[in-house]
Amino acid sequence: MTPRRHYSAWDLLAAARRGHADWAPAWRDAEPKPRYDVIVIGGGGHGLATAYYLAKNHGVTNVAVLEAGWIGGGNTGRNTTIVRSNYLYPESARLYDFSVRQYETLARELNFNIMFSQRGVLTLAHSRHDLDAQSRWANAMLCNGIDAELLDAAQVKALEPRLNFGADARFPILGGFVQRRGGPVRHDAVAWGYARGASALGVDIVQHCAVTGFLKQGDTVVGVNTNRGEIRADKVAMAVAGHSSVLAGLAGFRLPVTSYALQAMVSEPVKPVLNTVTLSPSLGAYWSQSDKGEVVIGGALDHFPSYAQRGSFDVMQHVVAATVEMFPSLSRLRLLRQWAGIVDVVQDSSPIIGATPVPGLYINCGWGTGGFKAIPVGGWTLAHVLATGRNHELAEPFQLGRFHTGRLIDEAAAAGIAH
Ligand code: FAD
Ligand code: PYC
Repeated sequence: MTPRRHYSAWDLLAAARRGHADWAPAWRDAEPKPRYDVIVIGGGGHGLATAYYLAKNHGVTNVAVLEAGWIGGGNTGRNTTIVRSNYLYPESARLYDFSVRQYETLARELNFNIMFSQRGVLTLAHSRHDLDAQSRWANAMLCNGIDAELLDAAQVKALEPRLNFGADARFPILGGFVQRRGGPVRHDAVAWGYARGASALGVDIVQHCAVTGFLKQGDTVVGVNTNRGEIRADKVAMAVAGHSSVLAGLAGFRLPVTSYALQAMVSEPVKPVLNTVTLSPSLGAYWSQSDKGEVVIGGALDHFPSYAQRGSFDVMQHVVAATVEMFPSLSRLRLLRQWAGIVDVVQDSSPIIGATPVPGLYINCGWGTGGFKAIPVGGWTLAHVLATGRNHELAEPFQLGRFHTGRLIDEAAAAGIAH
């Protein structure tokens, strides 16, 4: 057995002085080449996962991910990390549960600790209407083979005792339902894990490389213009979340997408006080506790379309009022930070994954407020269509063409708190 190494105080002091100097970079920060087989625009979770699965599942490694800022600096690093598959329709259940199952093994797959904590996602019912709607929702999940448990008030109290069960509660808790396999995942780790995995398989990750236009031969996209010059490719894919309609506009087509800010905030870190991820759709707020101890609090979409990626006082006021109402014992917590991300909302609250009307250009967008949980499946299915030319069966119902045929998959009710 290798003897355990003991570090002296001097060793630790020397390490602290060195800072990160001896750390090997997790991925290569590549210079762009003039040509690739596939360019993926957007170094968020979906873009990085697409590149990883192109290389891993299909052996396509001459791939670049072009990111305008730094990887994971978009919504992937700004979300509240909830992973769940409690959707309503069979198409969505299949899609999101595939993703949850990938998350269950992703730490091993990427050899990167993504800290998936399956502590349960609890949805609260405050009225008879909520109870009826949730019993239909939970039953639909069970029919789709997804775990769901309806709870009465006493069971909710046993699960999350700090909730307000007082006789004078403004929003009484009548019950709820829980998906126990749901829970938070460390969001940065997902971006970094996929980036490291993709880079190790030969993918070029190019940061600070903004796509400013598309190169075309006839109608077909054959590359991109960037702030670092022209880059050619056989196929181009975009996974740029809140900026999807901007890029679609540059490519010459329109998307049924509206961009909004979605805000969240965290408190100072405290000892463990919350057991689950708790959502109150009626109040438009939700809560969990990070492994660092911060209480993570989120609200609904801003009411107006915008690309302004920042928090606002009115949303903070609303969300804090809801927090104090639902968890009175948190009333003296101090907020540390508030932020926003720009999300791409589609009329039926379901994603778009596949070909665009422009030959050579593919898209992954429309996840709105709920695409973090879908990063593995978004990447897996986009890589499949890029590599094979055929839609993955999970992505077949989520084509752009559904806005012509009318076969919408309206997940607004199950899309979480936010839209
Ligand atoms: P992003 O991570 O936004 O990546 C897109 C990247 O594209 C960005 O890095 C951007 O810089 C880059 N880009 C844009 N334009 C260009 C260009 N022209 N050239 C090059 N690069 C470009 N989802 C959940 O499932 N659970 C949650 O709990 C949850 N909570 C959320 C809370 C908040 C506050 C927010 C904002 C979102 C939340 N979401 C949640 C939604 C989720 O974060 C997103 O759906 C998901 O991260 C989208 O991933 P992405 O890779 O498509 O986009
Ligand atoms: O997708 O679960 C979710 C979610 C909750 C709040 C924002 N997104």
